[in-house]
Amino acid sequence: MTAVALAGVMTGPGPAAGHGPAAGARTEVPGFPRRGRCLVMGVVNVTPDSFSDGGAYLAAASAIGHGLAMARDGADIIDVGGESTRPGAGRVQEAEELRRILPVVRDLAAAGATVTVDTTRAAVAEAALAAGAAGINDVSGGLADPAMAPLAAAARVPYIAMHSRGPSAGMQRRAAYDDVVTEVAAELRARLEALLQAGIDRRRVVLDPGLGFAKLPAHNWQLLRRLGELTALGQPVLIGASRKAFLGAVLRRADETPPPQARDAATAAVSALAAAAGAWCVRVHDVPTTLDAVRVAAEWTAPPGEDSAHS
Ligand code: PMM
Repeated sequence: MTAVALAGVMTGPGPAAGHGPAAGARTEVPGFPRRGRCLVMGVVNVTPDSFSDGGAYLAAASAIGHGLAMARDGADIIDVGGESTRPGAGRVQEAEELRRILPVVRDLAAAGATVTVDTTRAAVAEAALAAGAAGINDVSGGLADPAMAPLAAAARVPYIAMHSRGPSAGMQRRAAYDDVVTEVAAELRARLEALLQAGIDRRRVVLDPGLGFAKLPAHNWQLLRRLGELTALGQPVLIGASRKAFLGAVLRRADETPPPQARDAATAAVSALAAAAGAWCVRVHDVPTTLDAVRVAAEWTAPPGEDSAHS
């Protein structure tokens, strides 16, 4: 597909925003596409060890091919990461992270895709922005690198701040809450305040509860059930449930847990429910199933007597 053709796929005009009772939470983010429905972010992990697709896209050419295929499938944003965040994962060197992601970011952006870089390092984010990335996805919410928030402020790009409680190594030991939803909301609010203090424009901050990051399965389900308490923070909310272990646990039958690649229908169900509850974007490995799901959710939540632009 040519850059122009792909640009049309990625940024063509969507239906008017503002559908449905939950639509107020789905505010627009300057620098990201507008679709009038929950957005779909496709994941490209250029890593040997991510839990779902580790090793599959370690070579730049296969990662680029995968990202382009997701864009053709209708992904609104492509998220490129070079460091696994699976529980217990160690850090990769900055030079290796850059080596993995930069050619992928450069080629996907050149083809017209809206790309985010999934990194906790400001230097990596800065290089990715220079290579054409449109935004930053930081699973530490700015806590890992003090230079990250000032960079996002100066670059005037969208910044996704995910909730976690420290590095992946050992994070599940910090999964202790009296009321996970109240505590995650309070910790995200504190992050938001710090990011605004650093000069990031409020319209560009996306919040994410960080499912599976210092959270047990029961914590993830409570955060999803009470998503309204997170959208009530007034920022767009991103949900990353795709293929995660808490979905595998629900699907477990006769002592057999389906592997991550067999959890896409369950992921699509979460995507539909999250979209209907006001999520701004869902981050997934399989784009077509979730795109169908968020389109259904957009129809379901269209205001009474008003058909969506797709009907
Ligand atoms: N999950 C993973 C990685 N990055 N970023 C955000 N914003 N939210 C998430 O839930 C999230 C993330 C881990 O999943 P992966 O290894 O399949 O990418």
